[in-house]
Amino acid sequence: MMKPRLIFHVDMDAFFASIEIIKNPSLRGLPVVVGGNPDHRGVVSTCSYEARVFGVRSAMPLSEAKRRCPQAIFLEGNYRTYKAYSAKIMALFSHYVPCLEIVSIDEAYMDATEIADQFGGALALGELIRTAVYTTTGLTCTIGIATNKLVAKIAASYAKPNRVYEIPQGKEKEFLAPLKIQSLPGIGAKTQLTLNHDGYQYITDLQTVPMEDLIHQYGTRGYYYHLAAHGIDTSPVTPEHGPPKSIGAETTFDSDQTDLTILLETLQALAEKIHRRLLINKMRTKGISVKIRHGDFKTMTRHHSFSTHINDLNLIWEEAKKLFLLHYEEETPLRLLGISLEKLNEGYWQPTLWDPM
Ligand code: TTP
Ligand code: MG
Repeated sequence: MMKPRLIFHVDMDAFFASIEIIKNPSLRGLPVVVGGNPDHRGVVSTCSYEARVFGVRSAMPLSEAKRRCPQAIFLEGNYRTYKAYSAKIMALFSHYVPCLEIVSIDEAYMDATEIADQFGGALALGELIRTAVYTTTGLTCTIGIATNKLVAKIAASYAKPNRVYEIPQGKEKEFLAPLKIQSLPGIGAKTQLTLNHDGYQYITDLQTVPMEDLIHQYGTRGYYYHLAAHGIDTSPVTPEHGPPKSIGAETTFDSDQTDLTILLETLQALAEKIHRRLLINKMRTKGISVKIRHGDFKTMTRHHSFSTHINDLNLIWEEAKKLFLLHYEEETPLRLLGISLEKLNEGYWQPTLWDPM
């Protein structure tokens, strides 16, 4: 029989806020909100646990955060610093567990199946990592350990903050049963309402209904609800899976193309495609390049840097068109067109992405 996997999910506690507190220790113990000036538009990136007591949450308008917690300290945030801490932590994780999948700026999965024994077991290794993170950075994290990624992630959210929490093999269903259905990844506010309306409030409600009923009600998503509620997830930890460094797309023409209208339409479709992927990855771009390959395989790449990180389709498309037209020689048959977005950052933390409701 195959031995059960040992999957770790690490998530830093109140990541941006905790870094601000390390940089200015007089903030310790206070409600700290990262996101900007509450008298301006924008939303909360995150906040310290002291601010959460007052009901402040990520993605909430700053004005609402101020209403709930007027005494909070509001900070702009410094993404470059957060990124540097993230790199340090990820390097530390991979030092202990080489099989590391970075999921976001403060979150990663590790597969410790083959190495946990060297450290005296999964829990001991988890504690070692938690302590090492604290000693090297002063930050706390929470580590969920389970036989798969799904349960490890839910265990970490459940155990927060500053703990190592293991769900042993065979205990997955029992652990999940009393939790609300929205603890399952992929069940957002809208899905939650639908499921609640249909009588599913706790994960146990999904566990006790036959799989066929869920499939009948919700199609393939119903099948996912069944598996997730039972704590079943076979997806592997895939290293290198972190946020992409660039997002690109290209089109090779069936026959070399000279028609400017078709070339521009192709370019526009490419711009839309990479823009979609930019949004899906919750990122922004600061650089764009356009690739033009002639019928004789001569290839040119032209680059432009935006003055700031952007995620606006119009800006991407206008710049792609400009770069293309600047370097396109009329009547030259083209074999390939490509666009790539570079110098990406995780843009979802930037308050401007959400307008206050
Ligand atoms: P999270 O891990 O979701 O939150 P957190 O680390 O602040 O708090 P927790 O202890 O609950 O894990 O996100 C990591 C960082 O990403 C967070 O510190 C700030 C940023 N972020 C945003 O900018 N906007 C958001 O809506 C969310 C959820 C996170
Ligand atoms: Mg976190």
